[in-house]
Amino acid sequence: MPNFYVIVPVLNEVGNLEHLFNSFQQINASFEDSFTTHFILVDDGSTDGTGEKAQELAGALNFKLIQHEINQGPGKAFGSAFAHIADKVQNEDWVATMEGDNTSRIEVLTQMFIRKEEGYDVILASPYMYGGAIINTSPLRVFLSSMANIFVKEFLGIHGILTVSSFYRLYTGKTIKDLQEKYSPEILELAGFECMVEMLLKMIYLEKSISEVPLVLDTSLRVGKSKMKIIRTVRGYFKVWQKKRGW
Ligand SMILES: Nc1nc2c(ncn2[C@@H]2O[C@H](COP(=O)(O)OP(=O)(O)O)[C@@H](O)[C@H]2O)c(=O)[nH]1
Ligand SMILES: [Mg+2]
Repeated sequence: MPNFYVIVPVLNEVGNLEHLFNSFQQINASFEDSFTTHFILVDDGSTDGTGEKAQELAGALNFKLIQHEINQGPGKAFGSAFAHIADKVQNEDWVATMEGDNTSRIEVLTQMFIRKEEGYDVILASPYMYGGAIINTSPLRVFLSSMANIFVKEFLGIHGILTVSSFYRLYTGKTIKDLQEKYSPEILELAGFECMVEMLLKMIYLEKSISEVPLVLDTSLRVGKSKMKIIRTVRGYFKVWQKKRGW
């Protein structure tokens, strides 16, 4: 049976873990006829006991906790998880990346897997697609987020893709292997939230077929605030721009 690797970076998400592990149980059950599912949580220097609590909640799941002593950012966290599966992942496996704050609604995975049947290499969950939305968020934040999405696409020359920085994605094992072969076992160079745009560009350069499914991003599903630092992320996008010729 092929494997399905679910990768989740977390920083101080202790309040969201119970819900998250319930979702893991549901994913595990709904795909048990098609995949052996593995959950990989990367705790990136949390100070609220996220790692310990996660280990407690894991129960009988196939679960791997990767812990960074000090905070290095989501790019480095994804990098550690990709490096961890580098000697395991096969072409026919599937890999998902998700958020740990329960905003990556697992119902959407079903639709993502329908796109898989249609032959796509990568499927993005897309709040900016028709049918998607960002709800229960202040109008100012929605506006800033939409502007950032438009600006990043224009600035980096990404056309025909609606959402470029969302964490919630599904990839074929072959896509991950090809990225690792061309770049490195970590795939990513950049440390922050800009890493998802880095990865998207690298997939475009490898001519992967990419599709999107609408995601209603409901921020009331999470406990606590966003950890994304706006200035640091804008700086990160400049780094993407500087480095993209080399990729
Ligand atoms: N590993 C790691 N995960 C992080 C870091 N910052 C945020 N995250 C996680 O990345 C996901 C997205 O972060 P979030 O704060 O929800 O950002 P937002 O969705 O853009 O508001 C969540 O699962 C966070 O716990 C970090 O520095 N390291
Ligand atoms: Mg979030």
